[in-house]
Amino acid sequence: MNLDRFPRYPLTFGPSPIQPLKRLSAHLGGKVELYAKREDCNSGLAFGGNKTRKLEYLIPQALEQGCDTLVSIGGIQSNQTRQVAAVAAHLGLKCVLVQENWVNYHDAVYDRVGNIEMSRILGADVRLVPDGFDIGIRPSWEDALESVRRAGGKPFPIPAGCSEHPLGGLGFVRFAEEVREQEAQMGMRFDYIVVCSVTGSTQAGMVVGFAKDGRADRVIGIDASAKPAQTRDQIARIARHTAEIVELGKPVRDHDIVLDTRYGGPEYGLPNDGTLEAIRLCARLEGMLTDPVYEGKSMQGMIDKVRLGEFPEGSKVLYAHLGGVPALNAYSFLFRDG
Ligand code: 1AC
Repeated sequence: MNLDRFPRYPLTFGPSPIQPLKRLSAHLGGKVELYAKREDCNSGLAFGGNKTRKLEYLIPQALEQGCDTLVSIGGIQSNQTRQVAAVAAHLGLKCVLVQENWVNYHDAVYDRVGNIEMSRILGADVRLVPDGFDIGIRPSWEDALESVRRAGGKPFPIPAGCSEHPLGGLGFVRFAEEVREQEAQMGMRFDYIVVCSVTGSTQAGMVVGFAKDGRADRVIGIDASAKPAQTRDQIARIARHTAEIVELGKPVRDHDIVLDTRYGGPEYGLPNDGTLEAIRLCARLEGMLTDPVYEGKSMQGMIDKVRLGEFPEGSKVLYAHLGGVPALNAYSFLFRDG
């Protein structure tokens, strides 16, 4: 595998920490050891997160091409767009963000607090559009790119979740390399890695990275799109493309893409009762916050799989916390009583 041939612009602090979730593990019976890798504190740029790690491989291209404006897209409470806004500010670039109406959640301040508030403070040109949820390439984003060109600027296109960008999978190939180094220091090896999936490149990168040591199918994606067929196709496509460009030297097989579809409902962006229970349980046992859109659903999935005995006794499970917590404020009504 050859990741080093791709230039990387450092935006993270270095390896993100891995912490044991001892009280949660004990609460769930103590037969499985749970750990979290904290991508939610991987950077000082507006709280960082998984997209900041991916952007490390996209930004060299933007700089090399002399682009002056990063243009990205997501839902109103997109973490992707907040991270792009922070990186643009850090690099002295302009930023245009298309925020689509991806979530059927109605709260008076949904489009004013959390991620979108931060993006505005970071100086991004935030454009609200009414289109609904879709993880593919969007006309609203293409219009935004064209508007930058018309104004004489040079846009750098960053699709939703960085996922459809040809280099979008590389950040999480590197995540697997980082985990291997941390495993060597800790004198242990994780049996499973649990990760939330929507636009696909986080899981796709992990599948390729962990394929190197035979753990591709130990990456357990928890679907939070509630449109799992599209998410699965996108993971598979991005994983195969990423495997090719990093010269993995082995095929990504269909069964390497593991996507658990039981926890994504009722819709993208809306929690179910189990999501809210998982958010509270993890917060109260570990002091670790998760959110109703992404991390609460993957936490719910991991907890449920432990309860159902789906991880063999003695397994060491690494939960990838991708950093969706800034959206919590937008859901304050759900937690008005704690
Ligand atoms: C959907 C890409 C996504 C975000 O935060 O905008 N995770």
